[in-house]
Amino acid sequence: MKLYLSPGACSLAPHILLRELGIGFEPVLVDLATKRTGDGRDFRTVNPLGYVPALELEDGQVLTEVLAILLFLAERHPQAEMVPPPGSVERARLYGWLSFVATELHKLVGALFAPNVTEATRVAVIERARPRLAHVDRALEGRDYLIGERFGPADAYLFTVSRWLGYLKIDTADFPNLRAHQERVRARPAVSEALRVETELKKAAG
Ligand SMILES: N[C@@H](CCC(=O)N[C@@H](CS)C(=O)NCC(=O)O)C(=O)O
Repeated sequence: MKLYLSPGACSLAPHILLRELGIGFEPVLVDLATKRTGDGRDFRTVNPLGYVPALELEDGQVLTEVLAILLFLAERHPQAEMVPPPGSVERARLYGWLSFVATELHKLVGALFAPNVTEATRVAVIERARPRLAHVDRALEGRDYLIGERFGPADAYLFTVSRWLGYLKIDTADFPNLRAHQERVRARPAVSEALRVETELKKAAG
């Protein structure tokens, strides 16, 4: 299995999950600017849209979209109990959080990484993001993780996207539960390892 990733990008979420689940895989660095892989290929031959993450399975099939890859990995490893039973309210809540992080946070906040973002757009995006971040903060009140008391795919995704807030200089002082979630997830050995490997890959690429 190969995970095509870019350090710190949304591909960190499946990267974390692969390590949490103990699945062997090969990380493949993608330069998002040139669309070249670390081993010299045109990444668009893997994902024609040129974005990470992409998960290449042993038989050569390629999966894309963070949400789909996270669910695929978690469902394939039921022993980790990261996915509540089908048809349960908890399962619907998992889908809800994955969808919320994807559509209300990832795509909203992630847009601020574009090089041509004006100050007016930045202010408007942050204004829209704050009530959404407050919603997550309230949901995390008195709990360690988003679903039940167990770390799961939605936590990997939320961690990945909320990490961007610091880089984007978005003040999170009003969201103490979100900050605590960030620290809790960062302290997990699989997460530290994923971050270490991504830093190494970035350094090695120069
Ligand atoms: N809908 C996609 C979005 C993935 C995405 O936004 N990837 C970003 C990094 S976080 C990317 O590779 N951007 C480069 C590009 O779009 O050219 C998903 O959920 O996987």
